[in-house]
Amino acid sequence: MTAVQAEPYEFTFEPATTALLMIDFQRDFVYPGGFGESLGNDTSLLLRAVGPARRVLEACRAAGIFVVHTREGHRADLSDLTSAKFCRGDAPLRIGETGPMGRLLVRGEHGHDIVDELRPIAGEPVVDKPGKGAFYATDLAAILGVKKVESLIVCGVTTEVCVHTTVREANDRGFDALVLSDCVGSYFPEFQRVGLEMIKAQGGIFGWVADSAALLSAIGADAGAPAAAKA
Ligand code: C5J
Repeated sequence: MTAVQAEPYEFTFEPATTALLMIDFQRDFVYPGGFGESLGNDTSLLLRAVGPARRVLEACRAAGIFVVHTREGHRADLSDLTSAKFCRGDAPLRIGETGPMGRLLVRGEHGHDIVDELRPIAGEPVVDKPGKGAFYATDLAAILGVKKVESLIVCGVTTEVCVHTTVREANDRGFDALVLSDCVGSYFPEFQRVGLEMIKAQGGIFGWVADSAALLSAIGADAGAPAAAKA
């Protein structure tokens, strides 16, 4: 068992039955010109999570921990986009419309893909999801089941939306989830703070929270290794 100093108490996991879940590190959220910015957000707040998440990704790969990536987005014909989701927000560009990185949140477009720094490698499934939660309308549960995964280490964006929804769903499905505070990001500093508080409140109501240094130390990785994000 590997033990991580976490809140509200130590998080223990068996690397062989653990997956690193990298949620929606897509250009559309992290870089200017995508879906996130079209909603009026400052994407630099999300970019901050990329460097720490890259160190964790590399360390988990080196430790033999299974890695799964997710991407939020829709079919090119938008047949899986509900009108409820399409109509949300007061954006100049909506999902499916064309911006500087292609059609927003549409599969196959440049903006929809994962940032270069965190690009998946062979053996790391990429789960395309039309919703906020990574279990909804995807084969994530089947993938984790085949690998006999019991614990999740979670990085991704955004903290209070897709990370929260996924971790809540994971908790209901019986997974123990550790969220890495500096490897998740929100466009709203207050939501970042409160979102993390909510996970670990009430004795860890649906998960644990630690920073990446705690995880890296637990798996014997060097927290100081360079892993800069693009400015
Ligand atoms: C949002 C996400 N915020 N990945 N998506 O719309 O959190």
